[in-house]
Amino acid sequence: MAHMQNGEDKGNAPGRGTAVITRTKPKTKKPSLYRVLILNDDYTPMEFVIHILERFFQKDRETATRIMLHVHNHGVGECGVYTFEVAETKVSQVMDFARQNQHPLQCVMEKK
Ligand code: TYC
Repeated sequence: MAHMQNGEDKGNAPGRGTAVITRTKPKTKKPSLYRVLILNDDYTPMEFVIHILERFFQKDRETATRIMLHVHNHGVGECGVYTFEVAETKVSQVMDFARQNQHPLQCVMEKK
């Protein structure tokens, strides 16, 4: 059969002239991963960015400080890597929290 790979063999069960196709290999597709990034700006307080990293990205204080300073010095930095829906939720949570506190902090996601 054309286009068949290992373990994808289909079993055709006979019976009253109707072929039944059963899956023999479990279908496990790896989800695409997305980086969540924060961007530098001139106004958001450093302490607020550290708080964001602790609260929404489960970073300890030292890691949060290191990431914040990386963003401050390089313009952009990675908060974490997640599946699409989790990454989307993190971006929304950060943007909502920044807006509520009237900070211009920007958070985006990009496919890995
Ligand atoms: N540049 C900001 C300041 O000097 C600090 C900052 C760091 C802002 C990281 C945003 O994503 C950011 N207060």
